[in-house]
Amino acid sequence: MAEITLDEAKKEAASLRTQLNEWADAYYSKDAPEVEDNVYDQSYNRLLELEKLYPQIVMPDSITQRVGGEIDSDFTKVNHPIPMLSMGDVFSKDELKEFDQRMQKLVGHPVAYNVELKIDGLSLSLEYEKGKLVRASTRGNGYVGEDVTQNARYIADIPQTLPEPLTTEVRGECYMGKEAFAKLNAEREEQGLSVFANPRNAAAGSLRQLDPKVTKKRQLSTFIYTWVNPPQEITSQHQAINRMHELGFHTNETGRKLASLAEVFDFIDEYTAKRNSLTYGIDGIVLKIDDLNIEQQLGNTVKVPRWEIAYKFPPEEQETTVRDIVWTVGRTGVVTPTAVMDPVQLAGTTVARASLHNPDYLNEKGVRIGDTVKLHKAGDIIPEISEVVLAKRPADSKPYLIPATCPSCGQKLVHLEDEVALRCINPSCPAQVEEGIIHFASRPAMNIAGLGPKIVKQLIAKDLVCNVADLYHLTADDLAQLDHFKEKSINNLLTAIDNSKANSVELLITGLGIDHVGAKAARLIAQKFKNLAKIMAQSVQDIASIDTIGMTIAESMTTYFAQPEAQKLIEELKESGLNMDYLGEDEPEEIPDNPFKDQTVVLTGKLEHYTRSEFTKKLQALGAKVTGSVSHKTNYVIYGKDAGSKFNKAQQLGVPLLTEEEAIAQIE
Ligand code: 3B8
Repeated sequence: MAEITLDEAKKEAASLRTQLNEWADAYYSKDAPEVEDNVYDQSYNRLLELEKLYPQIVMPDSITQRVGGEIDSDFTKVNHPIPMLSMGDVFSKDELKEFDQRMQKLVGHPVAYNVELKIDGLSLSLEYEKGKLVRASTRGNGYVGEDVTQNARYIADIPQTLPEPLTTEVRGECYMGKEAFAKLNAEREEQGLSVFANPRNAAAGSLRQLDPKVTKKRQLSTFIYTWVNPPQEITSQHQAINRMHELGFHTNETGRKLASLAEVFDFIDEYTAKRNSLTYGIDGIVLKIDDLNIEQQLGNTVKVPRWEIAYKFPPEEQETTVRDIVWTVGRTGVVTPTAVMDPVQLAGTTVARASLHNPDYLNEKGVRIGDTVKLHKAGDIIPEISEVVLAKRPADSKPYLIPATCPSCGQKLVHLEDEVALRCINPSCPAQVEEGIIHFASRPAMNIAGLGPKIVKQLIAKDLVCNVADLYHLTADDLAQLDHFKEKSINNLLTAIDNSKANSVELLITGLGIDHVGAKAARLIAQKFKNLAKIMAQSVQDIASIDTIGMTIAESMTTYFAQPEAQKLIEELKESGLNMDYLGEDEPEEIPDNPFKDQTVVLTGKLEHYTRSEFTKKLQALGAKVTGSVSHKTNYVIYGKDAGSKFNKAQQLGVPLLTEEEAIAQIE
């Protein structure tokens, strides 16, 4: 390092900045990173080093002087008067020791830390006024973030109302759990869309949605870790967390107050081992000086708080050899490449396969059969090839060629517009038919016990079925041809198939495997229109009028039912005696969001525009609970002329008061 001249440092720094800016843009603005975090971190730290060595080369617009991330213009901007900073990070216990020594020197004595898991998500600020959530925003560039309030109203663990009428701000991490992450990516792959690289990107991509309905469908969660303006009696970080938990925030319960670095190291070892068994992704641990007074005194540098540091786990990585690249055809015809490798132990499981997602991805990674590759787990869960070790590429290796034809039916594959996936569009492609029937019989769909993948394969191979309607024509003689099928198993399967005829129609709709139409959408649609004939007669707009059903689902439904083959299939199923009606209960129609939804409201005084009972009905229709007496639980008191004791009580308790006119204005 000392060897480098000013000129060389300048040049290298300039090139690092260009590269880092590009990577940061991909990461923060497009939610689609181009490199692994550790590659980014290495370059970033190298730039820091150079800038430290030659401070004269520091540029005010250098990435090292920014908090990270530019902000998307499509969102309303939110100022953060108290900046939302990011954290400094270190990659070894030695560096943590240096941090601790620095803190001890600054403070003048040993300090206790609140040690927390570092959740792999994105920071979120939540602002409350008189106990009501009024605003949620992202970090953005630290000073200006994006308004995501409407989306935050659909995150289940964010309290919309606090038990006390506090006006306050908390901050935390918004994340997507591992299961939701894996499910979302599997769905996206099935639909021919690009997959998210890690839970952080998935969470960011789901939170930063202009259409809150999309956010609602993605399962986001939060861990709240900072109280921006805590009440006086809160003097430490661990107290703040406990109190925020009492107020109904989702806080991470693993945090611990630790007084020595030895204990901190034990904590790190403990969670390095437990990491893979957690239901959410973590990428390190965070040390915060527990005493809020000391925090205040130490303050921040331009970029990061002085009183805390993130220790990042080393990436879990293994090398192995690619033996083959196989292509599988999904139910919707998406053809997906998978690398088959020599099995290796990785983050707690044996891994021998990794999805290569789609041709673009495969080409970008440049994987060839015979290559040595580095393997890691995206979000601690999905095996993924990080890179090819080119130095170990065999001399006789050849570039891998993307197949032009379907591995199942041999028909030419196509690339649809707006999709990264390769698709087989032959509706009678055996692989698709097979996946389609397996899906039809699966538990969330028609739930035909005993009709699993192995049986379906045989039924198709023996030409006993070629679509789902054929299932209902199967005879005992047919089933007798299957391996190990005797009288009892034959009867069981025939009974299960027969019983499925009585299923409520949403299961049939789910079973049809219409693009984008899962069990939940099918149920909502069936609930609204009651039977299949009616559903088939609806327009895109009619279907999209259901809350949480978007245009994608609605268009997919109408396109599907417009096909003559689909109509023929339904006709055949009807003739076989399948039920076509919705048999479930009517769920109360979901009430659209409005200021009175789920709120407890009291009316008092003489109203002028409506009678008391008319107004009560109006509020109830909006989802409000209208009660007779004012308490801490009351959210609003609406008052008319000559209001008396209830009005006074509301004032005493700090319950928001609205005049009749104000309330009407809010309703409208
Ligand atoms: C101050 C405190 C940033 C953070 C913070 O789990 C600040 O505390 C921050 F400027 O980003 N990812 C955590 C996590 C992140 C942060 C934090 N605490 N547990 C996390």
